Amino acid sequence: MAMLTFEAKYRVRGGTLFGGNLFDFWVGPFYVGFFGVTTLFFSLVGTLLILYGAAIGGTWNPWLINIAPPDISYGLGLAPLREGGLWQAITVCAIGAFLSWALRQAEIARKLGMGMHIPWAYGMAVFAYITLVVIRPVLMGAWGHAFPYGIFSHLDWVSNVGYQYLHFHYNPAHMIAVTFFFTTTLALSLHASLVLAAINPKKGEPVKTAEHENTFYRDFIGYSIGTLGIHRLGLFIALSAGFWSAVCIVISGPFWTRGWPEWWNWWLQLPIWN
Ligand code: UQ2
Repeated sequence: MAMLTFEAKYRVRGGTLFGGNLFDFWVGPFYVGFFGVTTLFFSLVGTLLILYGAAIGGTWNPWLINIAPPDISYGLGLAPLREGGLWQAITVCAIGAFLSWALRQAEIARKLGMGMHIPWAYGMAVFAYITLVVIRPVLMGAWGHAFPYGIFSHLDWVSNVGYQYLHFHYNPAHMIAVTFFFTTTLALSLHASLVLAAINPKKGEPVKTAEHENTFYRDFIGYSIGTLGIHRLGLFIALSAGFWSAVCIVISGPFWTRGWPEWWNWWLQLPIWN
């Protein structure tokens, strides 16, 4: 079905999660919906607050602009705008925009009768962000434990927090996360190269299909995961990377306060060495 015919067929009312027919329309190619309006609202307010924060921050150097969370002494309370309150308002806008975006994905998927894989995939990234700026700070009792909004400043934060635990690479959940990130790039490079290889034969030869793809991997390693399987595997390892990233930072502080190298003492303390 041609795209124009398809759109005419599927651009129909229904499937909304909230607001009924109220925002159930398109603007050009974009579906609006209730959550399109809330996304736009939160992004706009959040961006303006960031610009305001930059304007009173003393530098327009894009690397150095920094909007920091409140001091630890404010605990989990509200801070004055210039003392981290701006960071708090921006965080509310960011979470509002991210969740609205995920719900808009869900509404569009419902309209088209598709699965919810896209909102869940995007939602994992949102979950990792919320872990950094809400879940961990709340568990530690102060918004000041969240990271600052700025290019260099957030890099400094990552470095400082890492060194607080002496050597963050000894964090077992960090190890798992990193392994999933690298495996994701390996799997995508295997998948993308295999698909491009199959559809780019020598000039004059017919394009190859799934049988050739399967056979390549059966000849090569005795196993092919299949054309559907590679996408299931890809989603699993990519989501796992985000999930274990959230775990590795949320256990640092709330559940383990010493250096991560020391965590491995459980191995040396196993009774079998006695
Ligand atoms: C595959 C297949 C694809 C693929 C790829 C494979 C025809 C087009 C890449 C091969 C993948 C395997 C064997 C899994 C590798 C495991 C990890 C953890 C990287 O069989 O089906 O579809 O793209």
